[in-house]
Amino acid sequence: MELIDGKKISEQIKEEIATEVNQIKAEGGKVPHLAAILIGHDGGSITYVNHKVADCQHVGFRSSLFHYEDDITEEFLLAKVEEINNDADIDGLIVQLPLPKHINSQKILEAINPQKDVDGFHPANVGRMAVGLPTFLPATPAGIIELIRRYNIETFAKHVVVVGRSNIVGSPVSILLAKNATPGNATVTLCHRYTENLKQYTLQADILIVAVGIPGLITEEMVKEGAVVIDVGTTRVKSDVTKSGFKLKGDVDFEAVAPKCSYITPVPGGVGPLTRMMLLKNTLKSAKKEVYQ
Ligand code: L34
Repeated sequence: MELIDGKKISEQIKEEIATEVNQIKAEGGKVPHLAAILIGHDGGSITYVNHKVADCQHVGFRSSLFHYEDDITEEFLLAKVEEINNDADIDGLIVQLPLPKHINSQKILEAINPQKDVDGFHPANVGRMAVGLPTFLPATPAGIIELIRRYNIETFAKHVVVVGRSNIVGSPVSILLAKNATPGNATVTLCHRYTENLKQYTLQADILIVAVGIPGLITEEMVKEGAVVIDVGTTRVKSDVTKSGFKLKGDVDFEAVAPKCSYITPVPGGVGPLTRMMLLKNTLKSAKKEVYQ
């Protein structure tokens, strides 16, 4: 069993990006600038966005954080998105999800200029991904693929089973790994809450990707000997052993499943750090006008 070290890979990528930014600065090019909108006080969202801003600082990007209370109106948020769309210095904009219930998330995502949509959530960019056009790939699926690539894990003609069909992870990763690409060319099965007898599918997986947010959903008897297991779950559960008072739990029962695997991602330190690096990569691509001219 080999642990997939997302933390280590993300540090490597961070240094690669920092080197490139130094070069851009030396040549007098456009310094990448990421804007993030954060609403409310969800502990997870605050942590992730703070990490994203710190990552920007580390690699030499500019960043702008707009933090609002959760009683702001949809109109206010739409106006802010529009203002950022029109700010020529800003290359990328993310609106951290989830949003408060009184705000229509889809409407906000569609208000973001696709050319600045470094989350890749705008329907125009989702469509471009689906047909294989240059686009901003959503960060978590791109991170999963980057881990597969850097660990030389074979996907060609393998059976990938994805559990969870969300717009942010399950759906896009299933599309990407079925494509005629490397990594890719897998046979993909997409399971979700209405899948009957989940185990009969997960047991067939050469590569099992789980993104549902149910701690411990995947148990030992659901995984084939020698499988690659990628755990995207990051549920915050209370803990009295950590000083923050909580800890992150994946969707996989790590202790029991790990001994059966050829490779497995830990939580934390697996996919999460890669998600942040892929956001930086998209912002860099935007500043360099590599997706849209
Ligand atoms: N708009 N909303 C938008 N874009 C995104 O790409 C996200 N996502 C998901 C939630 N909402 C979003 C994230 O950023 C999940 N997510 C995310 C980002 C980073 C990490 C986890 C989830 C992460 O860094 N995880 C670390 C531990 C962080 C900690 O200390 O709590 C890990 O090692 O898993």
